[in-house]
Amino acid sequence: MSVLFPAVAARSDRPALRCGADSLTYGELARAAGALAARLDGVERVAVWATPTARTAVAVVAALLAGVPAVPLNPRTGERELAHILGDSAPGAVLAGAEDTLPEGLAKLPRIDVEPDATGPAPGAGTGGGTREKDIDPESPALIVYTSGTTGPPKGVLLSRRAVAASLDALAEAWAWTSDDVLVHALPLFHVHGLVLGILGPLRRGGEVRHLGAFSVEGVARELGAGGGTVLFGVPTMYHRLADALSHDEGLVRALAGARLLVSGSAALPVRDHERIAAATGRTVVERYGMSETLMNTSVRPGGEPRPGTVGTPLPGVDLRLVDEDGSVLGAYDGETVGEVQVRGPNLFSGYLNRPEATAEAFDGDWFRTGDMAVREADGTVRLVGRRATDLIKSGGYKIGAGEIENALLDHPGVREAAVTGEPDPDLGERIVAWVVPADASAPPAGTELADHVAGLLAPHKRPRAVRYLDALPRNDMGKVLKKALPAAGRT
Ligand code: MCA
Ligand code: AMP
Repeated sequence: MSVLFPAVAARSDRPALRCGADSLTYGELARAAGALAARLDGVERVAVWATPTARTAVAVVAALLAGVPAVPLNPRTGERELAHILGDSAPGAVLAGAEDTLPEGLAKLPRIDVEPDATGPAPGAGTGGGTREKDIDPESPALIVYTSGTTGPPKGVLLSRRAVAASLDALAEAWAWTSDDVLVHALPLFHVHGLVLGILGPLRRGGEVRHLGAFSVEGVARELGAGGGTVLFGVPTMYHRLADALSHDEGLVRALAGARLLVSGSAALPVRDHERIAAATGRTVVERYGMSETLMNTSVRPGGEPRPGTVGTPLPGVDLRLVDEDGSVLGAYDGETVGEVQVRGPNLFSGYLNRPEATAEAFDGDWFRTGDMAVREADGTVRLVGRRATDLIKSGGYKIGAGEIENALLDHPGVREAAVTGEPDPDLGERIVAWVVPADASAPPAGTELADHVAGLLAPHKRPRAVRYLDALPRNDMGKVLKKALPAAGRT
């Protein structure tokens, strides 16, 4: 396979990335990542403390140059989730910035400091251990990204070099994404959206990425348009906040109007936000649809007819079909017939780490079952209409399993029973609601206490945003919780 990052191999003087005060040209990135890659000799798998900084980009590029699979870690991960990820992925070392304070859970691992201004051998000329990047098996894992399911702890998604390259190249074709583009974003760097699309994407194209460190309307307004940014990536919550600001922020209007491409993904962007942005700026937001397991499947094509509420047509190389509950393939292109989306193509993952049964269940032959329900329009445009599992919540673009939060809540001494649901939220898309039967009805644990408890065990984005107390959970004759009956039953 050819190298993943031709511009890194060429060590050009063009800007590669900027994050806060740190900026690196391709030559500087090649030297820093090359030096780090040389230190990964003998490491089988490496964890990356994925702060929203240039160091994360250097660390991941180094791992890819060395052919060592990288496991990006959310730096805010709580103790239980971190212990699970480390136990499951068994990294041989952790890459982190020298100034990062790592939690107890990581203390046992050898630590390798990431130095963005280090210098090392030219990538491609052998990386310390003598591995030439072009000799690395394209099927070998590049990244292991953890993603939530309905129950149980998150699963490690094995993403090969082949899948990463195929998906990024398909997007480049669909979006005319080139080395002239300057991508602006503020996405977290431990998921596919921010890391694969948002960092590896521009680096594969030889273009520039500017990461804002944290999302802010001001940051977007500053970097896009007159600031030189040409493309914006974001989750719907970010576009919602931009849409809110457009009515009183002329600078933001100019910045969005001047961008070449505005892309939203990870969850559905409500039509109202599409319309508000289009009305204020004259620009339409392009939606694309993907998953950790599949990378990108479909996209609306820029320049074509705007299709708010849809995720466009399959990307080059991706086959997509709709399947009925009984397993029969649906041929309808009528905008009405609903089926589960199944996909196949070079963009697909290689399986879940250590989970052969879960991997087998996820596939029907070589078709991956996404769990997303959709209809197709006459022209092949896909419109997502829901998910098969109601126990998967998308909040702020993060996928969160109800089961893992319920388990965490049940570990609190003040909780006797717990159920978790997602409720519509104008900002987050869905917000996590915890339905709790307190151990002592006269002294229920405070909502903030339960939120802190979940944030500490799992991650802050998994914390309940509302807690409702009940005397008992509604259950059927079999004792199964009736989640649909919960809204009528609760009190705050
Ligand atoms: C709040 N915080 C807490 C607590 N409460 N920390 C500890 N304990 C607590 N109880 C902290 C947070 O850490 C954070 O700190 C701050 O308070 C606010 O956090 P939060 O409430 O989560 O912020 P938010 O306003 O809800 O964030 C909105 C957001 C975020 C910025 C849009 O949801 C986001 O970044 N979403 C991106 C999700 C994403 O990338 N998904 C991709 C996966 P501080 O302020 O210091 O940070 S999907 C995917 O990859 C597929 C392939 C696809 O299709 O894209
Ligand atoms: P994750 O597992 O976190 O990678 O999330 C993948 C899921 O996000 C998909 O299965 C979809 O349900 C959802 N998703 C991604 N992009 C979109 C989009 N543009 N519109 C609606 N849902 C989306």
